[in-house]
Amino acid sequence: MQPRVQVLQGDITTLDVDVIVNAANPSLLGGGGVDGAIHRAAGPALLEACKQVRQQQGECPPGHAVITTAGNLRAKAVIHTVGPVWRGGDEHEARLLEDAYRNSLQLAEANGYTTIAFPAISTGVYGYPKAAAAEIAVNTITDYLTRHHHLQQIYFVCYDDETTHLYQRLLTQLGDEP
Ligand code: AR6
Repeated sequence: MQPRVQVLQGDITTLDVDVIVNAANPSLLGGGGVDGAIHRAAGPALLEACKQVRQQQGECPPGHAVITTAGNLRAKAVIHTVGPVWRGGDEHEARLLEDAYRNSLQLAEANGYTTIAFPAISTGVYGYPKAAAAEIAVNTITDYLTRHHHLQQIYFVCYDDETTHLYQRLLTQLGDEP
């Protein structure tokens, strides 16, 4: 397991990283959960930036990602990605969640950023089972890092104990592999 991936517990908005990933909705105009927290911490400049992207590109479908400035956050940019709503698992949710992580990584790298923090996308309001989502997050990111070497540090920022333990266990298992 690369030391490039770390688990933290707490509020993603406080991190000093290049990019914070937001678990947004297709409107890009804010919401509850981590989206609400990011918009509150970033201030109105973030909403303005999101409105501009929306005017240019329309809604952001599940699995896609867009990048904006970060307002008052310490981060330099926010990547807004839309995870899938959990509908039982037969509606391409796993593929869409993978896409959300991978497209966010690609967008960060394409913009020259090297440190990025992810929340546990889709595991709140969108109802994705936490253990299954954590596996997809860890597998997608570690797979990406074996093929791309520009990103230097990736943080999984977990809000609750259960999610933190799930990620810690998965990363420890990977570290134990020969
Ligand atoms: N820092 C880190 N993680 C957080 C924070 C925070 N400040 N706040 C919540 N979480 P959710 P979703 C965790 O619901 O499931 C919004 O209304 C939370 O505990 O924010 O992708 C959007 O506008 C959970 O583990 O995102 C969409 O409509 C994780 O972040 C919808 O919710 C994701 O929970 C997206 O739903």
